[in-house]
Amino acid sequence: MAKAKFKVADLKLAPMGLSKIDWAESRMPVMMEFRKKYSKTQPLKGMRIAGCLHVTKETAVLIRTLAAAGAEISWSGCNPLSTQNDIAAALAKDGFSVYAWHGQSVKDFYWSIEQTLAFKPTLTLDDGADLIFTIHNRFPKLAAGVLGGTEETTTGVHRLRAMGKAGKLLYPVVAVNDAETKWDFDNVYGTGQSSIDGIVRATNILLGGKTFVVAGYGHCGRGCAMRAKGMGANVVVTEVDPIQSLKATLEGFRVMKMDQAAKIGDIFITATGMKDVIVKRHFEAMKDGAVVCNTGHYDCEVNIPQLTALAKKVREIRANNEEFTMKNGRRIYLLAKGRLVNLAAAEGHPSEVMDMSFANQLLSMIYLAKHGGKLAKDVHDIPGDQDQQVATLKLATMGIGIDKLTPEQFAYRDDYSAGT
Ligand code: ARJ
Repeated sequence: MAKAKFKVADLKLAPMGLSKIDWAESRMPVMMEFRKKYSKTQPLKGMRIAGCLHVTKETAVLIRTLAAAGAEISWSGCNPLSTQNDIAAALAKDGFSVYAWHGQSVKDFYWSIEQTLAFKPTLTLDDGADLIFTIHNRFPKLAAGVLGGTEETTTGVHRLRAMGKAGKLLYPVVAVNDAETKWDFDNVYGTGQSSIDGIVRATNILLGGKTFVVAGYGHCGRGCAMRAKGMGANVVVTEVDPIQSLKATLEGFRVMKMDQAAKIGDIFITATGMKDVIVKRHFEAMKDGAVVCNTGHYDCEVNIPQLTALAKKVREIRANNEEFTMKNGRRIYLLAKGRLVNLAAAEGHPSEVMDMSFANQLLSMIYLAKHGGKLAKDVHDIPGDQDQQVATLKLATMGIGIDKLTPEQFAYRDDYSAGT
């Protein structure tokens, strides 16, 4: 492989990063199975994959596996605060083109994405659609050479579906987020655990007995509510959707408007995918010492300009934790500058759950390499029985056996002549 170009914070961090990747590989058995299989068959040979996804130890396992399957890789992070510098250094040491470092400016962030386009990708792999938007908005000519792309997260898929509907997509996209073995696991159990992890690392406060307000009861919010409850918190949910609100209520959570929750909450987390969920009037109603954070992909759910305007003093009181002192002396603590707290203040979801998410990324890349040129320029669900394949392999690696329907049961299931 030609010497890869890269830009990382500090190559000397590589040894620590390499051992963390070893740790992740030991807990991602599905990915390691696929790496064994596809390093022989090389289904991605000749492919050039531009990736824009959080640079974590789990992403490094995905990158190594895509390369083992034959692909050439060029990578940037998908959030200015989520790159783990030791992992980026390890990837560079491994010879990969990686342009990512923690604390990037917005300018650096888009510069990094542009570097990954230099080798004219044939596939794109996104988390939050910044890469695909950059191609569509600034380098549309590159799209002609792209067979297809994938999208990791809910908000990215929402936007791409809107683009597809408007006929604006220049190549097909597979919605990896919407795979059951991603959405029902990563978004729920991954976000639930990693968001609590981020809050505890940034505050080390006791969650037991605290009023924990979760804005949004979708898959991510549901995971946060479930895990906060597990830590002994009194969970309050705010929502705009009547059905999600009912689900939260019947799960035993109090549901109310943010205007009410703002007065009683000790900890607030947004997981809505929407902007302006916590705004000026909520900050004005909050108790002294309230902790505010976000676990949605973009940093617009908490209105930070309005919080800043209300403060007479702002200081970083501990890593990923800023104290905003209001004019009347009340203090509000914002974590990870309002960016997704699980990746900016912690390490993101555990390896075991990313094992399935990234198996879907890998299989979708292989599918697009083979079929992308024939697919409509729209957003597509993962193909065929991919979910079953991932789930079955995951269970096998966990040593869990399950029952099988007999031929008679199969026949019974579809038999419409049999009555009660
Ligand atoms: C890489 C991660 C990790 C991790 O799949 C999750 C999702 O939907 C993204 C929203 O931006 C973040 C992504 N994610 C969570 N944990 N990506 N490594 N450890």
